[in-house]
Amino acid sequence: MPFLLAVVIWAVSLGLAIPFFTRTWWFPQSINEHGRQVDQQFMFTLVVTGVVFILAQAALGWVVLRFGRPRAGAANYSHGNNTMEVLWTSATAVLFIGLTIMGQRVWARVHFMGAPEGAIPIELTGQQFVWNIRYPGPDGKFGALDIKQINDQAGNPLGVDSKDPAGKDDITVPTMAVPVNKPIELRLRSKDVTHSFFVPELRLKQDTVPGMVIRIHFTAEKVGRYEIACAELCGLGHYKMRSFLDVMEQADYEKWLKEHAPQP
Ligand SMILES: [Cu+2]
Repeated sequence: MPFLLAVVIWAVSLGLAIPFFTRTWWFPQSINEHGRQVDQQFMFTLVVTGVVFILAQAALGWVVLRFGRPRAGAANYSHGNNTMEVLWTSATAVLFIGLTIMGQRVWARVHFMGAPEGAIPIELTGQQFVWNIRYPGPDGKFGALDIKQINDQAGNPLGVDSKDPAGKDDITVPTMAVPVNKPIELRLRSKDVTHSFFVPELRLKQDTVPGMVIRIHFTAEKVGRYEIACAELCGLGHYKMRSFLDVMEQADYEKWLKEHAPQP
């Protein structure tokens, strides 16, 4: 019986590891530099923890095999071992803190380092249960906002101030279009509760918090349509709060901007 149990332990451990090696069930392909860095970081963590996992399970099977038989002799009683405890605790600490410091650098590049010069500013405001996406228009300036002028029915969900000339050419739409290979600076806001901007292909997930403007940036490198999901349970309609990120060729993007410009 111990032999069978050991074989089952080894088989289950290997069986669990195989989908990771073969990548039969994996993330969607990333479409930006940050995404590749996140994937690298993820793979590194996975390999390190995977090796530890396999070794630990192999040892578990061996112990079952070695001491599982009734006549194999009783295992020695041990009342702790300070040297071993210090060793494995510090090894675990070094591993976890090291991985965290490495991962933090990838995260900080998106959150603490500003967008590159000339990035296209796009404002994205979460609201129960839609995303409002605003472009500054040809003048490059977002119009001032006035909460008293918020009117969803009249097509002014953000309350763009009608008295501010900079807001006259602002474009407010429900889906986001960006040109391929151009840096984008997102300014994330919320109109009511906490939402979370999430595009799996960009490996970007960031809460939108009422009263805050949170800036992140990305450069999408592949034309296509990607889902923008809300990744924070924000109310009854949370499940249907989604939009799309359309990555386009530059010419298509310019055409899109013209088509969505407000009528004078
Ligand atoms: Cu939401």
